[in-house]
Amino acid sequence: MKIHWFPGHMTKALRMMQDNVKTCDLIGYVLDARAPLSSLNPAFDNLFQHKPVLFILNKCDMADDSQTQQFLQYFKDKNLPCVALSALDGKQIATLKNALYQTAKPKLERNKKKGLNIPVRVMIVGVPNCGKSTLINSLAKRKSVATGNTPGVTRGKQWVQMSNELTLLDTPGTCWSNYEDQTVAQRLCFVGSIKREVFDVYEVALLLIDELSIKYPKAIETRYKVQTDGSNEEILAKICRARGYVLRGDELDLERGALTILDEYQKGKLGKITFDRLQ
Ligand SMILES: Nc1nc2c(ncn2[C@@H]2O[C@H](COP(=O)(O)OP(=O)(O)OP(=O)(O)O)[C@@H](O)[C@H]2O)c(=O)[nH]1
Ligand SMILES: [Mg+2]
Repeated sequence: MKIHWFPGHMTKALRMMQDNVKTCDLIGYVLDARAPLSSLNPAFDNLFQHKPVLFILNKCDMADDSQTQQFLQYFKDKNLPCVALSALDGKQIATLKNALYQTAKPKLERNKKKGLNIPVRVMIVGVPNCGKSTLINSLAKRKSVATGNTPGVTRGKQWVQMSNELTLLDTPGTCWSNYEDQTVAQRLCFVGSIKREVFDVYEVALLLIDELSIKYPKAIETRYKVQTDGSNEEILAKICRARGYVLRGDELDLERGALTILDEYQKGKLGKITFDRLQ
């Protein structure tokens, strides 16, 4: 199974971002804290034209805290500003606000010296469904842009005034044209950044079970009350049996089991889990 999702609207979105980056002063680069390295988009490599970048590890409420700390240190060691938070947590939004003001400060001061009373423009970017629009609404303290638990909600650009000093640009989530490392694509499927219609849910669920039973076996055991010995197929079958997903003739409803584990992982029901590792 080769995972690929790069529809026309993403090519268009990248072109729009390229056109708008000139007029932006800084970039808010949102990563899914459960897969921060996998959500680094190679299509962005030459896009930001040396603008300051603030990395935002979002969805920390569903990520492994010890891994999040390691990723924060990783960015710090590289001298790259980075904050970790959950867009749904009002208190943590204050941390992001501070970090944005800190990153914007040099530009704000330059504007002030020139007598310019204009806000610093921040382009918010990231893979689909990582929480860009939710972060913007939380920062602006109002529901200015559409959000939703499916990748590809935002389709065009939208400016949102956050304060007199900062304006945010919401952009559509973008993937890239070729996943050289399919592990990256798989993890983007796990966290919900690739839409389900383009991959085989059963195959991806088996890969998810594989990674979970290596890194977080207790997560499966606790949630589904099954042992994680045996093959991935056998574990999925046990989950189906435990949940009573049985069709006529005693056949297991493996498709339903596959959808369930993917869905429940994406909703954080299996616990705080991060797939990417620094070594
Ligand atoms: N648990 C949790 N859910 C979050 C967080 N941030 C966003 N979400 C949820 O994630 C889903 C996607 O959020 P959006 O803000 O629409 O994501 P997006 O990056 O704008 O997505 P696209 O526009 O499709 O690229 C929504 O259901 C949000 O409620 C978070 O920090 N924690
Ligand atoms: Mg959006």
